[in-house]
Amino acid sequence: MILKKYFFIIGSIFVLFSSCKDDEDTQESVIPLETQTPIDDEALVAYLKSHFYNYEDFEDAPEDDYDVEIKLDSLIGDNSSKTSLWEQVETKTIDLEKQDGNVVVTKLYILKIREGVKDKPSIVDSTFVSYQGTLLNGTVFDGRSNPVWFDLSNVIRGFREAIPLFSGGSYSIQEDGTYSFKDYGQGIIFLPSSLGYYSSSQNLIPSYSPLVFTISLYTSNPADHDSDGILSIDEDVDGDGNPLNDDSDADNTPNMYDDDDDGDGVKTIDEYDLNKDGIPDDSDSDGIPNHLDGDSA
Ligand SMILES: [Ca+2]
Ligand SMILES: [Ca+2]
Ligand SMILES: [Ca+2]
Ligand SMILES: [Ca+2]
Repeated sequence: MILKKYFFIIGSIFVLFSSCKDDEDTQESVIPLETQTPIDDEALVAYLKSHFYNYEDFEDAPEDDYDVEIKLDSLIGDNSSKTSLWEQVETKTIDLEKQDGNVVVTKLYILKIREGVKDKPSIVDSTFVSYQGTLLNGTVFDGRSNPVWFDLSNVIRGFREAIPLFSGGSYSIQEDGTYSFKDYGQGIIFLPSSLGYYSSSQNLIPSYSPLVFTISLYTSNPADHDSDGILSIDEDVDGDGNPLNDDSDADNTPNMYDDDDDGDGVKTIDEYDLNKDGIPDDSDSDGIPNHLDGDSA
């Protein structure tokens, strides 16, 4: 059996980390989301229809062979009869809310090569991934062939939304301290610029660049960023699937990072479930659990 062996390594600085939003001063020069979104989608669809990946290498490889690298190429010449990416991808739509409250629907495309066998991470979990990022013209702008840990709550939106569609694999610890992984998720994700860096350019990434990532998801860990006993994904009070936009006490620290969600001076962990029955306590029975209820007794 062929297994890949890795030490667990904590990531340092990568291009993947999300950059700050443009401030008000530069807003004038930024292309509106509703203008750029169809332009990006057209470019992505054209790319998907004119490219393929080395699916035959994966079909030919033994099931337990994880040494095949994902490669992308154009559908020209000898390769013109291959199956295009367009025929293999699935689509995920994301509603992007603008500052004026209007919503622009944007699409990312995902191609699952191997699903993986373990749990899927949430969009705010810690994930152990390897990846390579390219522009639509094939320029490689970043990559790690050995997996590193990423906190998905900290990375570009498209990565955060796409990685949880894959499952991690199983692993065993070897005598020399390395980890052997198998049966992990592998695939390709295709992002519009609005789910990447949009108007801000990075090193090798020009403004408004759609991005392509080949990824492997080895494993993941559920995250509790504020150590209050509630998993970060479960601090999604409004239930829209995104715990980064829930801030009960409006202090600009989302509940998942805030150890006192309702700002009443009592830490969440000290009022969440004191009788340990698995149900959040609600002393004044107003339907708002104590840890989110600033005026609970
Ligand atoms: Ca928490
Ligand atoms: Ca939410
Ligand atoms: Ca808060
Ligand atoms: Ca509190």
